[in-house]
Amino acid sequence: MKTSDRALGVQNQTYWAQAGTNIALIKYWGKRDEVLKLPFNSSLSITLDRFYTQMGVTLDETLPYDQVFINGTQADQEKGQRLVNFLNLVRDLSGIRSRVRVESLSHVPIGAGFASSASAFAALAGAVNEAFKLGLTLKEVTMLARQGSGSAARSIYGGFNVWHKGERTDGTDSYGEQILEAKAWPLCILSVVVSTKQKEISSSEGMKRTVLTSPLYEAWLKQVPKDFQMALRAIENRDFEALGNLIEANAMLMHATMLGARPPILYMNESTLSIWSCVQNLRKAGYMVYATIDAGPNLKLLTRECDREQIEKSLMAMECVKEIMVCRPGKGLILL
Ligand code: 2P0
Repeated sequence: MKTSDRALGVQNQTYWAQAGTNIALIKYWGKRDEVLKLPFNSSLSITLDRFYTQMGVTLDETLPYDQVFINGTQADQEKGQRLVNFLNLVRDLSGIRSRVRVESLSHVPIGAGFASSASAFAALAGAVNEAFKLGLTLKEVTMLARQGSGSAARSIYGGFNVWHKGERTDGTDSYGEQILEAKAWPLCILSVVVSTKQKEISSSEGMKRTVLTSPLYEAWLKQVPKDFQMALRAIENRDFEALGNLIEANAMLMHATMLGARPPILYMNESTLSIWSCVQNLRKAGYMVYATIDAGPNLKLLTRECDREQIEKSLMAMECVKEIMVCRPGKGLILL
């Protein structure tokens, strides 16, 4: 191969990969490095079976510029730019300078409160590893995915995952790791949709403002490592009640931290609180169900198959509930 050929890589062959999105049980909120996407705290999540993104990557030097298509339509400037920045990083890593076509097929519902960026960048990291012949190990792929979107580090593996915050400034110890396979604990995750409106403050923006202005952020950083360790133990012991109580407390503490920001950030609405209270009542009635909320008003409920039907029935009776989607622990990165 001539040097110039090597600089262009394998042209016109499309490499496809897929990854499931994830839901955080112990949340990531706040970056210590905005460029490398290094978090202040470690987090823990479940990769979901039902919602995933497929990414196709083709090196094509004949293109006038990088092209990004999302579900067949050329991406808008902002989304496109985020992907192009990621491709620039990959070009620097590989030495391959070719222009690229990226096709994204999203199977993540828009506006239902799932971070589609987690599955998108996990799948993209897997696809570029093949297309650019990077030769990265899966652990290294988690670190590459992280640089696209932090929570993508938790979508490379299936089942239960942690994202270690790491200590180093170069990010080489901030990676995703599987702690339990999907089939090892078949829980149910109910996505309860109360609103599909796009949020006004992005997660990245919300995190930045919280870190810079919330006097409660220090308290978050003190508590979250304890929650993380206790959640790890609860998963190891398959202690559903302990894990459930932890996810509720951790989600509410994250939201309290945001409420303390100046100006305050409020992602919840009155429907969120009605459902939160319904969940507490269902527990009093003997059903094992716990709630968590991300950067939006929709909720994710953690429950077990034996209680699922009754919980769905009770929630569907509430006027504010638009839809309930049932997920289970699923697969991470798959090369197609
Ligand atoms: C999480 N979230 O742990 C937290 C909880 C939202 C609330 O990760 O800026 O899209 O790309 O690293 O990963 C959503 O933020 O943010 C998120 P970036 P990301 O799941």
